[in-house]
Amino acid sequence: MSEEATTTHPIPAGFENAHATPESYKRMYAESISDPNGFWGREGKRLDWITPYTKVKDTDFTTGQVSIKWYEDGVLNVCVNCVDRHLPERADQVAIIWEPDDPATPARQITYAELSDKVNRMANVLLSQGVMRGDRVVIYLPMIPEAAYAMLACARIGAIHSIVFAGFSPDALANRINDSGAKVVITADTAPRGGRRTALKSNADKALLHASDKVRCLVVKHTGDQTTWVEGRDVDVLALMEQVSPDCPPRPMNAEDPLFILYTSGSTGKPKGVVHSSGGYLTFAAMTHEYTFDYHDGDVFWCTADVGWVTGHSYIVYGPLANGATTLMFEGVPTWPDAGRFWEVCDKHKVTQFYTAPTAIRALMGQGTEFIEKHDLSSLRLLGTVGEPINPEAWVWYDKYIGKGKCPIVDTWWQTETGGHLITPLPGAIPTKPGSATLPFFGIKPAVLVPETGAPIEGNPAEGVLCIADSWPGQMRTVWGDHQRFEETYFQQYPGYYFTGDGCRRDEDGYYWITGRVDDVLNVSGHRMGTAEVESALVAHPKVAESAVVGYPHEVKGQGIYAYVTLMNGVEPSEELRKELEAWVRNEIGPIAKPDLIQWAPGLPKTRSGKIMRRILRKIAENDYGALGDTSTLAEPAVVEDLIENRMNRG
Ligand code: 6R9
Repeated sequence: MSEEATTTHPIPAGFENAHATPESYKRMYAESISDPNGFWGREGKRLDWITPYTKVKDTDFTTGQVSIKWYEDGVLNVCVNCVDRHLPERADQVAIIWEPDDPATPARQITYAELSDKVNRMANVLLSQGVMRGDRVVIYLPMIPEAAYAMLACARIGAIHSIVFAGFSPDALANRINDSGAKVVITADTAPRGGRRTALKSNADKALLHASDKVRCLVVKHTGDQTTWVEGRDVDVLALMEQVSPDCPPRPMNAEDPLFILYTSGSTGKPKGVVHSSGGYLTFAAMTHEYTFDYHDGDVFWCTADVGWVTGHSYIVYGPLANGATTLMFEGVPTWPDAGRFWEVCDKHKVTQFYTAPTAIRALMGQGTEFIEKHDLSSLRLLGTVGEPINPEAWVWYDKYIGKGKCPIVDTWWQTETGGHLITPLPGAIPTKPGSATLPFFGIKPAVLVPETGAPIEGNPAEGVLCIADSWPGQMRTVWGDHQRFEETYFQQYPGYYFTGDGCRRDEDGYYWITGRVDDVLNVSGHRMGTAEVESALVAHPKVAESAVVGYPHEVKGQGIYAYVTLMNGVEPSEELRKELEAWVRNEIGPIAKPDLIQWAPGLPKTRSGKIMRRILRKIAENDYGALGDTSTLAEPAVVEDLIENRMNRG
């Protein structure tokens, strides 16, 4: 490894007046831990409250009675905090810069005044469709401003939104509509991405065949492409927005009322609906956005995530808009029309903070530097990463070619469940080490536990599973419709702690290094997926008898999907069948779940009690079969030899 990759990078020049300095970080962190009520009581005041809270923290991690409440008697409206309260000073400031997929299409600059107009109209459209406080609204939209309008419109009337990533299949959409019991789905005709178009409305039509016929479909005519139209069910949103009033009174909401549900993958079963609150979530999203990115007035903040993921929720929409920021929303992809697209957009809009995923950095690293050199990146002040561990080589490349050695890199570790950053450098306060998420954010008490016993490891260095010892305002409150699953997933295995599902190491300096999931969750290009989800898609195919899915190291994606497939008796493996299974999984879940490698497995290694030995399958997929460990409990050892013999990853 190069020297840069293993040395500590000091705080760059220009961050002397950052929101957090080395001294203030230490002082504030200590206070946040010793007096959470005082600390978060003050921080909650960054929001405007209709009725101020008198209670701050009321949380309990005890198994059997897990309960998380922040600011519980406060009343506010999230939309007012993201829009209305900025109008006196920022009506003409740009709130959202929208950069379309095709660079030939003009960008749009949406001011806070315009945002207010659109959001109020969208809220009135929802009311006109019978959407009431507490109702669920599924949003299945491309990266267009209407996605943000829809989120904020829901917040304005107290409806709970649930965004489904536009890359998900009709089946995945149907499951989420039904699990959340949505009254309305908001979609668009088609979604341009990388010069191609996804037929979103047609996907929604297919999904709605499996949902109650009472569900309305609100369609944003974005491209003008032809779609089918179901009279009485489908509504032309943009046309209706013109007709309704631009004034919709905000609904006063309790701090603990759910703001949104976002489905995410776990190690078992169906994706679960992560429920986030209004007051605590927004406080945490706003504070982390300000501190981690050192956001100041006049900055142009760009998070390249999709609003279908939590990163888009917290750092394209809620965090930035609560702070009265200018946030950039990008419809396209990093490699179209060419691999300079990100840098062209940074140059064009004079982006100051740029936040992306390691997988995108690795993909662009492979394209050479001429795509960067064409563009002026001097506006950039800070770079960020999220979604998966960043390998030091990618970190060093990002630092050198994009940050020109002058921008701090914030490697932010967090999860859908956490609402915002939990472990991250603060640019003016914490020197960085490539590959480390560094130190905890205010109020976060990380604990490294011995995986088998759950005993906390004191002192440094330490290695084990990562847990969090106490609550923070942005923490998820429950699993939609299944509080017991919430407790079982996050609080049962290590009593008294929130279990993250990640493994980690803490070095001599107390810096945290996330080593990846310790459960059966894959992280493919920063997208979370349960091995169980891919397996159940595969076994739903009539020719598949059994399947086991594991991850393996992939140069660009971080992890690739490796599927072992046992076919039904009498079915012969073939290249055709391989393609068919790939297409099948795409269809069942979405393109991001397509297996990278499929190995035909006459049998799977099982214990005598019939449990699949995933540890062995992982080793074979990693091409590391020399170290299979203890195989003495295998029912049929010969199965393993066949799998090694015919392994797919010989790299
Ligand atoms: C925000 C987000 C969460 C999982 C998490 C971990 C991985 C996220 C990371 C990281 C190492 C980072 N992860 N950020 N690993 N370093 N900076 O990605 O949420 O989609 O729920 O994924 O992603 O494994 O547990 P989500």
